[in-house]
Amino acid sequence: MTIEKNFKIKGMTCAACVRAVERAVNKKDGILDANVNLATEKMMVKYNEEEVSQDEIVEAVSKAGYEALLDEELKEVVIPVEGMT
Ligand code: 9UX
Repeated sequence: MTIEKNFKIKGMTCAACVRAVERAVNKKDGILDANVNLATEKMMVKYNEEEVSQDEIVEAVSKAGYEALLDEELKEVVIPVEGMT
């Protein structure tokens, strides 16, 4: 199944860093798309979870010289506020 996951990337300081991270992740089998935003330090990855794991994605980023953290905790914090009157 194709899933989409967000990661927090640490250690990037310029646009070439962004391309290095994107290239490192995109070249892996099972990755459909990896998109890094320098300003927010976030990476959105679309991948086939049968072919590649999130741990392998984190490892690819670390091999490129940066640090990737799963953004799940952050996601859970962003709860839409409804029903406020
Ligand atoms: Mo830019 Mo990044 O000059 O490792 S490529 S800082």
